[in-house]
Amino acid sequence: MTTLRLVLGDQLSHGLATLRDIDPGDVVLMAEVLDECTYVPHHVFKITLVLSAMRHFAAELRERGAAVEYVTLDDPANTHSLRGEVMRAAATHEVDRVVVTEPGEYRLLADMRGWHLLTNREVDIRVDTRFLCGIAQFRDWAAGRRGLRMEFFYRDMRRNHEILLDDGGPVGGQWNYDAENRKKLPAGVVAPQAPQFPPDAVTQAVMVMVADRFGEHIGDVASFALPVTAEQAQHTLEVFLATRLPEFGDWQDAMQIGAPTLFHSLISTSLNIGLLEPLDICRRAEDMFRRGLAPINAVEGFIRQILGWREYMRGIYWLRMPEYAQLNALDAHRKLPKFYWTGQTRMRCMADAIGNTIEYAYAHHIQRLMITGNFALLAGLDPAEVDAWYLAVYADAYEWVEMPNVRGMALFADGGIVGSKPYAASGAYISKMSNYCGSCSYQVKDATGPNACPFNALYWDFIARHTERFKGNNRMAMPLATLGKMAPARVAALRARAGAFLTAMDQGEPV
Ligand code: FAD
Ligand code: DLZ
Ligand code: SF4
Repeated sequence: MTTLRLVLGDQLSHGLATLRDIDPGDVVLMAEVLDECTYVPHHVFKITLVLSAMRHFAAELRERGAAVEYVTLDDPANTHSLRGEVMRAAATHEVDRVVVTEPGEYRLLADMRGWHLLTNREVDIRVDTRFLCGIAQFRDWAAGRRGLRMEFFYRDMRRNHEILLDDGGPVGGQWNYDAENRKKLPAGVVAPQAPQFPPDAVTQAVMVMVADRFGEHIGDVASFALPVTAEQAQHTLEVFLATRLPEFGDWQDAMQIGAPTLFHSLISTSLNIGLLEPLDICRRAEDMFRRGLAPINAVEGFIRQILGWREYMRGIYWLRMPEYAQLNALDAHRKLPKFYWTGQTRMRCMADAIGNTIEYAYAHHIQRLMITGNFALLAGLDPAEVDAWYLAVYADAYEWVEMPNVRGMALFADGGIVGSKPYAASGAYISKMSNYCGSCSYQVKDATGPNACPFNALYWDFIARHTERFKGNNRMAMPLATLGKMAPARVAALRARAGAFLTAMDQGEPV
C-alpha cells in the first residue's frame, strides 16, 4: 500500500502530522505551483522564501531517507495547482491514499475536502499539531462565552502549557505587562543588527526564476536575505534572545525612521512556514527571564504575542470562516489608494511603513496596526482590498493570521470579535510613538488647513461618521464625549478637511 504525503510550502516541519507514520515505500509530494504563487500578487520575497525553503526541506527529507517527488515551477508537466499535482502523482505512483495536514487557508481546505472524489482515494486531512491550540480545542474554549477576549484565552494557554507560572499563578503576580510596552524610543538608542543570510546556490536559482516570472510583483528580489532553513531560523531566534529580547518590551510599540526592525524578533516568516516551533520559542524566552537575562515586561510581552495573539487569531479565523471574509461592520467601501503599492505619499509615517514593506516584505506590528492599518480604518478603505494588500505584501502572510489581524484588529470590520474597540488614533499618537512627524510635510499639531496632518481630521471624521454605532461601546465614550463638546463649526471644519483630503486621494492627487 503506497501513501502519497503532500507537504505544503508552509508545512516545512519534520514533526508534521503528514510525515508521522511514513513508510519507506511512501511518496512525499512537494509541488511549486503557479496557483499558490499568484492567488494574490505576493511580494517576490515571499515567493522566494517559500520556494527556496521548500527545496531545502525536500533535500533534508531525502537525506533522512524519504522518497520525495519534487515538482518545480518550470517542470513542463506541472499542472500548476496543488489539486492537479496530487491527482497526477496519485496516478503515476499508484497510491492507495493521500495524507495531508490541514492547510492555513480556508480556500485550500475547501478544495482539499473534494480531493477524495477527484482522486477516487481516501484523503486523510490531519490536524496541524504545530499549533498549541487545535481548532477543535479553540471551538470548545469559545463555546458558550458571550464575548471572546484574547486576555482570558492567553491566561488559559499559560496555565495549559505551564509558561511563566509560579505556584500556579503568573510570575510576578501579574498576567500582563502591556502597560510597560509603550515607551517612545529616546534618541541614541540603536537596535542591534538583525541577522542576514546571503543566498546559497539553491536560493540564487529560485531568485533568478522569481525575477523572471514574477517581475511585475512588488519588491526587488536582489536583496533577499531571509532565513530559509531551520538552522538559519534558529540562528535568528538565538540572536534575538541574546541581543534584542531584553529591550523588546520597552520599545515594542515604538517606531523610528531608518530602523525598520527595532527590537522585534523577525521570526514570523520562519515560524509560519514551520522552521521554528512556538512552544520551544516560549520556553527559551522564559528561560532568559529565569536566568535573569531579560526582564519580565520583555519576556511576558514576547510570549503573549506567540502563545496568546498568534494562537488566538488562528482560533478566531477557523471559528468564523468562511463568513469572516465577508464582514464589513463599518460599511467601508473606499478603494485602496495607489500609494499603498508605491509608498509615494507626503505622509512621512505612511511612506516609511510602506517603504519598509516594499523593501523588506516586513513592517513591524505597530506600523501594520497604527500606521497603514489605522489609515485604512480612518479613511474607510474596503476591507477586501486591504486584506488582499496585507496578504500580498508581507513575507509572513497567510490568511489564518493575516485576516483576523486586518479585518479584526486593524479595521474593526468584524464589529468587535477580535477587539473591543477600534484601534483608531490621530496624529498625536503617531507623534508620541515615533520620530516621523518632525520630517513630515504635514503639521501634526494642525487639524484643519491644507498642511494639517491628515490623521487628525480623518480621526474626528471617523468618530463623527460612526457616532451612532459606537454609542453603546463604553470604550468609545471618551472620544464621543470630546466630539460632543466641540463647537459645531469646528466639527464642520474638521469634516471638510477630511473630505477634501479623501477626495484628493481618490482622484490620485499627491497627498
Ligand atoms: P515580533 O514583534 O517579534 O513578535 C513575535 C511573534 O509574535 C511574531 O513573530 C508572531 O509570530 C507573533 N505575533 C505578534 N503579534 C501577533 C499578532 N497580532 N497576531 C499573530 N501573531 C503575532 N503576523 C503574521 O505572522 N502574518 C501576517 O500576515 C500578519 N499580518 C498582520 C496584519 C496586521 C494589520 C497586523 C496589525 C498584524 C499582523 N501580523 C501578522 C502580526 C504581527 O504584526 C507580525 O506577526 C509581526 O510584525 C512579525 O514580526 P516579528 O516576527 O518581528 O514579530
Ligand atoms: C505561499 C506559497 C507559495 C508562494 N507557493 C507555494 C507553492 O508553490 N507550493 C506550495 O505547496 N505552497 C506554496 N505556498 C504556500 C501555500 O500558499 C500555503 O500552504 C497555503 O496558502 C495554505 O496556508
Ligand atoms: Fe504621519 Fe501626520 Fe506625523 Fe505626517 S504629521 S508623519 S502624516 S502623523
